[in-house]
Amino acid sequence: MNFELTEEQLAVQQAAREFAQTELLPGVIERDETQTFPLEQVKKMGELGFLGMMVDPKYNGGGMDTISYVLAMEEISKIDASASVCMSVNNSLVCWGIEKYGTEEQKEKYLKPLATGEKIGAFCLSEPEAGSDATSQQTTAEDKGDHYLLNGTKNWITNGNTASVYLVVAQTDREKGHRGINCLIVEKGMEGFVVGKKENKLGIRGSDTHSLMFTDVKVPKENRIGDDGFGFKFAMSTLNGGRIGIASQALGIASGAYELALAYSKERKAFGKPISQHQAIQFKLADMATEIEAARLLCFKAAYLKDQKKDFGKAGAMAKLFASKVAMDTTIEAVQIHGGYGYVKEYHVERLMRDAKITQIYEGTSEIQKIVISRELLK
Ligand code: COS
Repeated sequence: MNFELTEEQLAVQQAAREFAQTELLPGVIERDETQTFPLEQVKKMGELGFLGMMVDPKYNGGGMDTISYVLAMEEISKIDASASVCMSVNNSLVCWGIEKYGTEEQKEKYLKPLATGEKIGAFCLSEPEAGSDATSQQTTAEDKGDHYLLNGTKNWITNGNTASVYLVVAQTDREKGHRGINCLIVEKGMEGFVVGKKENKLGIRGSDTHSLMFTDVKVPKENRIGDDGFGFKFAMSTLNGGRIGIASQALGIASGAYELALAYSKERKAFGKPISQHQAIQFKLADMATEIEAARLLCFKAAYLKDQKKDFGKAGAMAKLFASKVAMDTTIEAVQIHGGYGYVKEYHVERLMRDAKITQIYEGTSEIQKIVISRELLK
C-alpha cells in the first residue's frame, strides 16, 4: 500500500488548482447569479486536457489514470462545481462510455473531438417519470431496419444545450424489459431533436441543464452503442464510473468550503481572539478535516480499483454516498463558521452549500447508492 502521489499526479493537481484559481474563480459568483455557463473556461479546460483526461492518446486524450482525474475534479470543484459537472459528464460518462463500448468508427467520429473539448457530450437517461427507476424508459427507439426512430423526452440533462453529442437511452422492445433498451449517439441538429427549457436550479446554477425532446428523429443504426439490447447495461456500467467523478466533485465542494472556513476562522475575531482559538470552532474544523480525508480515501480507492481493472461498482457507490454527505455537512458547517457573512454571496460558502445538494441526487441518489452497495454485500 502506498499513500504517496506520483510526480505526474502532483503536477495534474497543481495544474488544476492554478486553472481553477486563475480562470474559474473570477466571475464564479456572477455566473451563479445569472445562470451563465462558463463557456470560455470550459473551452480552456479542453485545451488543457481536462475534458478527456483518461482517454487513450490515440483518440486525442490525456492517457491519465483515474487518480489524476479525482485530483483534478477535486481542485476544480473547490471553486466552480458548475464547470466540474460538465467535466465529469464529458470524461466519465460520455468519453469513457464510447471508448469502452463504442465501435472504431464511433471513436474516430465522436470520441476524438469529445476528448479535446472541441465537442461536448451529454448523457441522457433521466426522464420525467424515470429517474431512479431507470428501466422504465418511456422514450422509444423503434427499429426501422437501417435506422431507429427516436421519440420521447429527457429531463435534467447536464450540458443539455452546450453539448453536440448526446448518448440517449431508449426502449426498443418493451417486452424484453431492460434487455430491450438501447443507447444511441444522437447529434445536435438531427431533424426532430429540440433542446427544451433550461432549468432554474438551487445550485450548480452555471451549469447548463435542459430537457430534450425527440420527435421521429432518425438515428442511423451505426450510432447504436454495443449489441441490440445492451443500452441498460451500458448505462449502468457507465454510471459506475460516473459516480467516481461525482464523488470527487462532492469532495472538492467539501474541501473548498473547509479551506475557506479555516482561513476565515483565523481572521475573524470574537471575544478578543480569532474564532479559531475557540474550541467550538476547533472541533468543527477537526470533524470537517477528518470526514474530508475519509471521503478522499474512498474516492482514491474506487479510482485505484478502476485503474487496476477490478470491479469498482461498490467502491464508487460508497465514495459517492459518503462524499456527498460530507459535502452537505461540511458546507453547512462552513456557513455556520462564517456566521452572517456565510449567508451572503461574497464569501462563496453559501454557493458551495447550494451546490453540494445535487451530489446526493444526480448519477444515482444516495438511496440508489445504498441499493447498489447492499446488493453487492448480499451477493
Ligand atoms: N453495474 C453493472 N450492471 C448493473 C448494475 C451496475 N451498477 N446495476 C444493474 N446492472 C445490471 C444487472 O446485472 C441486470 O442485468 P442481468 O439481468 O443481465 O443480470 C440489469 O442491469 C438490470 O438490473 P436490475 O434487475 O438490478 O434492475 P433494477 O430495475 O432493479 O434497477 C438499479 C437497478 C436501481 C440499481 C438501477 O435502476 C439504477 O442504478 N438506477 C439509478 C439510475 C441513476 O443513476 N439515475 C440517475 C440518472 S443519471 S443523472
